Amino acid sequence: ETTRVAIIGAGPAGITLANLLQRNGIETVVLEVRGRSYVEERQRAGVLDHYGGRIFEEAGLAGEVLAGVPDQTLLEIRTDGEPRFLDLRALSGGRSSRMVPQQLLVRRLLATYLAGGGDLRFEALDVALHDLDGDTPRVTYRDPDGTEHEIACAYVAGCDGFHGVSRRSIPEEALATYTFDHGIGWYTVLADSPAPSYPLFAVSEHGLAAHFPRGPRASRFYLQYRAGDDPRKWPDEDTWQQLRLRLGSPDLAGTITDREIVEMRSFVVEPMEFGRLFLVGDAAHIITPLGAKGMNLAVSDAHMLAEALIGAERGGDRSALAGYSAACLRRTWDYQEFSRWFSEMLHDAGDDTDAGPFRRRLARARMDRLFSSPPAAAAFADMMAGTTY
Ligand code: RFL
Repeated sequence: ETTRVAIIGAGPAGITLANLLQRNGIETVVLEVRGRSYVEERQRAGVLDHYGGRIFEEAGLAGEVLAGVPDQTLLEIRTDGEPRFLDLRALSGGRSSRMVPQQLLVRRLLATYLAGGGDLRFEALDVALHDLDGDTPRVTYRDPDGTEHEIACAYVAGCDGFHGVSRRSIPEEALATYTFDHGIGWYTVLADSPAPSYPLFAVSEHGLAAHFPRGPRASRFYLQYRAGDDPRKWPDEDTWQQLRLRLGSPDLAGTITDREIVEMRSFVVEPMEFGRLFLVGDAAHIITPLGAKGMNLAVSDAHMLAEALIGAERGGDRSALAGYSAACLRRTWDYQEFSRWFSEMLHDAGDDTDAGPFRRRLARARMDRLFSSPPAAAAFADMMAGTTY
C-alpha cells in the first residue's frame, strides 16, 4: 500500500491535519491505536482559541466544526470570595475564543474526514515507523486479528500524543529534551453538574480551584492539592466539600464521572522533526492546563504542517517544511511562558505554604494589575486569543 502522508494518531492534532490535507487533495491514511468510541468520548480540553477557530474558518470548515458553539466572553477570577471579571472578547478587540469541548471537536472532525472519503483505521496495533531518514519511509501495523500491514509514504506525521511511538522512533541523540516540574499538585474531576456562567478560577488560602463548562450540563473542576496528599483517595464527598469551600458555592453537587491527577509538568523536544517524520501536538510538547493551550498548540502545529506539506506536494517547495519546527517551537515557548506565568500568579496568590508571604504579595500585585491596567489586561487577552505572528 502507498499514501502521501501517514498520520499516526487521531486526536486533535492528527484529525485536524487529516482534514486540512484532505481539503487540499493530498492523500492521507490515519492510524489510530484506539477504537472509535474511545477516541470520540475522551474528554479533556474545552477551549478552542480565536487563532484555532480562524484555522477552521479559513479552511472552509467553520460549518462542520464550529456550528452552535458559544463564544468565550468573560473569565472570572474570584479572590477570597470577591468576584472580578475580565472581558476577554472586548479586551482582545473582538477575538473571541470558543467553548468547544475536545471530544466535540474530535467527533466533528472525524465525521467530516470520513464523509469526505478519508482513510482512518482504528485499532491499528503495534504501529512502527521505518526508514525515516530516507526518501520513502514506511509504516507497519497489525489488525486485532493479527493481519500485518505496510504502508509506504512520502511523509509521516507523528500526532500520537506524549506516550506515542513517533517521538520514541527518533534516535535519542537527534533530540534535545526540556522538562520542568512546576512543583504543584493538581487533581481534576469531570462531573454531571451545571456549567458555570463563565470559566472561573478561585484563589484563596484553601488552595486554588477552577470550574469550567464542558457543554451545558457538565463541568470540569480542578483542585490544587498539597505535596504528600493523594486526592485519588479522597471520597467524592470530600472533593465536593473542598470545591464548595474554595469556590464559595455552597450548592455545588453532582455525579463525578472521571478523576485524574494532572501532572503539572512541561515538556518540549527540539527539533520537532527527524528526516521525513514531523511531530505534531502533544507528541512534541506538554503544557500545563492554565491558559488552555494544549489542544490549541495541537491545532496550530497541524495547520503549520498542513501548509508546509501542501507547498511541498503542490509546487515542490520544501522551504516551509524546513521551517516547520522552528515556527512551531516559537509559539510553543511563547505559550509555555504564558502558562507558567499564569500558573505562578494564581498559585502564589492563594495558599502561601510554598510561595511564602513575599511572593504571595507579588502574585496579588500581578493579578490586581489585570483589573486596573487596560494594557496589562489586553496583553493577557491577546495570549488567551492566541497570538498571530
Ligand atoms: P492526544 O489527544 O493525546 O491524541 C493522540 C492520539 O494518538 C493515539 N495514539 C496512537 N495511535 C497509533 N499508534 C500509537 N502508538 C499511538 N499512541 C497514541 C491516541 O490514542 C490518541 O488518539 O494528542 P494531540 O492530538 O496532540 O492533542 C493534544 C491534546 O489532547 C492535549 O494537549 C490536551 O488535551 C491537553 N489538555 C488541555 N488542553 C487545553 O487546551 N485545555 C484544557 O483545559 C486541557 N485540559 C488536557 C486537559 C489534558 C488532560 N490530560 C492529558 C489528562 C485535561 C486533562 C485531564
